[in-house]
Amino acid sequence: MASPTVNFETVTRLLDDSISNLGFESHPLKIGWYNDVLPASLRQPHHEDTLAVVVLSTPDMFERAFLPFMEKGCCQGVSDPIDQCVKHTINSAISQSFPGKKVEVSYDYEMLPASRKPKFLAQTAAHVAGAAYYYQEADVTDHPWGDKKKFGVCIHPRFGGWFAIRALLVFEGVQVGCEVLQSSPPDCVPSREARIQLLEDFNLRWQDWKYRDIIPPVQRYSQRQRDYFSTRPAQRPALLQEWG
Ligand code: B12
Repeated sequence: MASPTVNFETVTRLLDDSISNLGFESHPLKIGWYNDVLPASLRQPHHEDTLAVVVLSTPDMFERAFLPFMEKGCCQGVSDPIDQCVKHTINSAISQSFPGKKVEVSYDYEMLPASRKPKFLAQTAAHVAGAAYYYQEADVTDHPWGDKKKFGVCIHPRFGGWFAIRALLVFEGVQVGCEVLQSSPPDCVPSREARIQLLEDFNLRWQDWKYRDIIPPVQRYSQRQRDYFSTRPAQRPALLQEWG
């Protein structure tokens, strides 16, 4: 069977057929959109017209993909179980949806060996793909923090802060024409006051989950998922065992 044509319109439909029911979302972008806002040292080494996709996990990922992955005993070795599950899910989706295609995958937790910089800037990718607005210090006029750096945070129009940015897929050799227009992510935190609240909640008290509710989300992480992420990594296997 001939493999389906991969282009800007079809790529996320093909991918979503395998991963949306597991709690993942995918959003297409052009590498040029990403590279245009970054300095040379952080750009992706691909032609500006190359097709890419940013993959997010939604609150459902934990119950639909992660717990079944653990129950089936698929987790092996010492690397983080969530990272293993995400990698397994995305790799299976790629081989199923794009057989024979060369797809380079970078995960959120991967660093470049020489520079120790992230392999891709997840928040920048999510913003330029129109998936989730990236609120940074520069988005707050006259910010009150002086030279105390505040890290930026993405807010998803449906899930608020209850999601994560997991991977960037680059479809090497697949070029997107200039007819594809970039769309801005929804600016769901438009006021200066709310942006200050958001960046302070994210930087100073992210453990209380409050920054994630800066807009009313359609869904939050389940209590179980919150318990899992609030537990130190070394204690998480015991927690999973306790749940049976
Ligand atoms: Co963290 N972390 N992190 N983190 N972290 C990530 C940012 C990410 C994306 C991971 C994920 O989703 N899987 C999430 C954020 C999700 C979101 O935004 N909604 C995340 C989270 C959730 C957290 C925590 C809450 C813990 C947790 O639950 N995992 C805490 C919260 C912060 C805190 O400590 N209070 C947390 C902590 C950390 C530490 C350990 C402190 C470090 C440092 C944080 C930082 O540097 N931002 C950390 C890291 C290193 C990362 C990681 C791996 C890399 C971030 C990074 O180094 N960026 C990312 C995953 C990833 O990206 N691969 C997760 C490099 C800097 C230089 O990038 O500040 O965005 P930057 O600057 C660039 C942009 O401004 C861009 O150019 C700059 C570079 O030159 N730019 C742009 C310039 N102009 C413009 C214009 C536009 C329009 C755009 C879009 C971009």
